[in-house]
Amino acid sequence: MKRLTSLDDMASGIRQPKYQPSCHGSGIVHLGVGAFHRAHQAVYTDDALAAGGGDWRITGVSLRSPAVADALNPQNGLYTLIKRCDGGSSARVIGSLSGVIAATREPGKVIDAMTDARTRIVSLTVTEKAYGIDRVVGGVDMTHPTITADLLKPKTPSGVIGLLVTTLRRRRDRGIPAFTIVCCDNLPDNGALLRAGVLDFARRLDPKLADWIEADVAFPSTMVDRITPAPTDRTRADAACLIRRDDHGAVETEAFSQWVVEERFPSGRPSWESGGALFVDDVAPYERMKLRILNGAHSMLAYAGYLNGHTYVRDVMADETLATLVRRHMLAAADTLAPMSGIDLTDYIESLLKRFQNPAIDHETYQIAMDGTEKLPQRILEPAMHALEHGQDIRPFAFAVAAWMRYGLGRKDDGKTYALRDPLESEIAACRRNTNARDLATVLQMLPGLFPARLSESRIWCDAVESILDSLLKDGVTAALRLELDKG
Ligand code: CS2
Repeated sequence: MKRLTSLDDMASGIRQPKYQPSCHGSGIVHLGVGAFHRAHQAVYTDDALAAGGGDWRITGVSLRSPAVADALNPQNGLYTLIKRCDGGSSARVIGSLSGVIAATREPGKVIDAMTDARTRIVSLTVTEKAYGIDRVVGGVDMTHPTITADLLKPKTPSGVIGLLVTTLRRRRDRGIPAFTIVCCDNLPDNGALLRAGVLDFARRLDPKLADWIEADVAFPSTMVDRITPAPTDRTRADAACLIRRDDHGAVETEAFSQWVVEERFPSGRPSWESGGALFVDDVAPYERMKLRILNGAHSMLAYAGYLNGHTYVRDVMADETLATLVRRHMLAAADTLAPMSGIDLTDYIESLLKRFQNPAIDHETYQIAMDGTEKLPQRILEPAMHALEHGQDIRPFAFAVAAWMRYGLGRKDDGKTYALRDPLESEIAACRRNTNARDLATVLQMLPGLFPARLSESRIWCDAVESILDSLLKDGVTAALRLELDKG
């Protein structure tokens, strides 16, 4: 089959860019051009180019593996977005990516693209762990290997903060105005958090540069949402079937999509609102809602569901016991939020439950379970603290934490083992010599920078976590879930 390389003679009925991609220059460099970016921001940009035009195509940067560059460059950046709904799959070809630079192969090209005066926005989806930010202190994490390496050799950075600071320095030195930095990772106050990391890194190298960044660089916060499983061979086979072209860069996603963005773009932006993005003055309430309800329930169901033998989120939702615990978790998380005008949290939860049930999406619990130590604080521990301080129900959060602790043992009840895939994997493994629930829970809560003292020093909290963990260990996961339901 012919490879997707142009929009000429595409299969009829396939939605394609309503603009000529090659007529639009690139104005955005995006770090971390994985499946999520291609199913989310690149789609909003595709809509914006169609509606508002402008030189706003995206130069993607793949930071670790050159695979995305090798898939997309021979296709001139074109790829298929498959939307999976209950009623079937539909395809759309996206034209907003102009190409992808593989940072490991061509690091100089990444720096040149970010320094280019035509680049007015640098956006990021690099996962929580890639930043190297100490979230407690609010500056760089001096134990993060790329932070320390990039501080020593700032001219050849490999981490994201090093790249941002080095290219901003070059722009300042050449009299090129700064770009706007848009963090699109699932982190609370993601713009402010990244700003603190960038400023701290810059100050360690050149205090005047830090002052310039402080004054000139905007870091709007954003809340991003679209369930996007990792693409598989089936994704590519379905894309070929739908568009009658071989597409190595196809991605699949759900119908729902949400992007809430803080309106702070001094050097301009695409008209992302054409694709449905919502521009607001304060993103924080939206971020908290999404992180605590959607992502919190996701993490809980990933640990409990994976341990209970469920491969996909939809299988978890078909398990009545777990589905009830998921709803319980969402309701408890909603109770920790201040009311938001225009948002009915009951409706939000109902629509989320439907999204999780989507039978057409193969979203792996194992994918969500990854990097737990990076996800737990904002998803589970913050609402847990709120609940504890306000005399609300802490049990659902204690349950999620106990499920994560049980998952940390790296083996299921049937003896099958699995890799944790967590930056603190070896530290967690070292805790496994503690075999009773109390000791295990205590040492895991002492992992560096993870549990706030207000939780780990609270007897009420620790008793709840320990008793659930004890049941998971002694009764086995399936029985413990049923017992939890009786309690909750
Ligand atoms: C998930 C998210 O993998 C995970 O941790 O919770 O990727 C989730 O699917 C997205 O945030 C949905 O917008």
